[in-house]
Amino acid sequence: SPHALCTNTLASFTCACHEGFLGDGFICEDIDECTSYIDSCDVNANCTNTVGNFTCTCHPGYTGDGHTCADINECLVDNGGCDTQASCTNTMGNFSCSCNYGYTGDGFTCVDFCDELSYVNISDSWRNVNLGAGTTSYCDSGDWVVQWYRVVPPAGTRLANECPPPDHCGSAYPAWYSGTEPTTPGEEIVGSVCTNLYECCRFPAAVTVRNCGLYLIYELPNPPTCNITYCTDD
Ligand SMILES: [Ca+2]
Ligand SMILES: [Ca+2]
Repeated sequence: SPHALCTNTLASFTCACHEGFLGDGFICEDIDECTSYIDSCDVNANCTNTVGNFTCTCHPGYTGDGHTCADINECLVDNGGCDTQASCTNTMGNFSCSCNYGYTGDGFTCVDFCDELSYVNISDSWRNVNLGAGTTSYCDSGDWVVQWYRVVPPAGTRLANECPPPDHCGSAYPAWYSGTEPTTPGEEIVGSVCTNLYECCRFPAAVTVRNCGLYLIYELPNPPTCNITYCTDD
């Protein structure tokens, strides 16, 4: 056999198969180390039989020479390809991405719970109830556009949810949110806005409030008269 080593002996010769072959020296057949379970590949490697030998290749997600394979920590590079608003978790042979609280998606793309809506920011510092009595000359009634609004600094982070004193928040008659705020991301609640005009809840009007994950948005109606302004809080 070409896969044998022959040695001359006195008046004769003997043949022995090369390592990796099995036979009597005249006929030598390759040993399939992979199916014979005598390979030395890592448990996380593929074995490929070759004539006279075999090769080991680490599974995807592992690195090494095939005889020793180590998990790749995908999270160490570029957050594993996860969204910037997601956390990456390394696992043996793989990894996973999950969106942070307040965001939804497959982990590779994460958006907040108001991504499909458009809203307008309310940022006027004079609306903040904690700034005390200031000018009372503002009025939201009139050309107010009914749409989604988000309260952002320096106005605060939300509509005032307690009855504000009169002559606060830029007007004589501050309007505030009277109702339960939605606490679950994506949840919508219909509450009401009230105006403090001699009593805390004059002109109650329905308002839809949506929890966007890390903030709220309000679909604010047009106040009925001047001088009413929407009052904000931290
Ligand atoms: Ca072989
Ligand atoms: Ca991994």
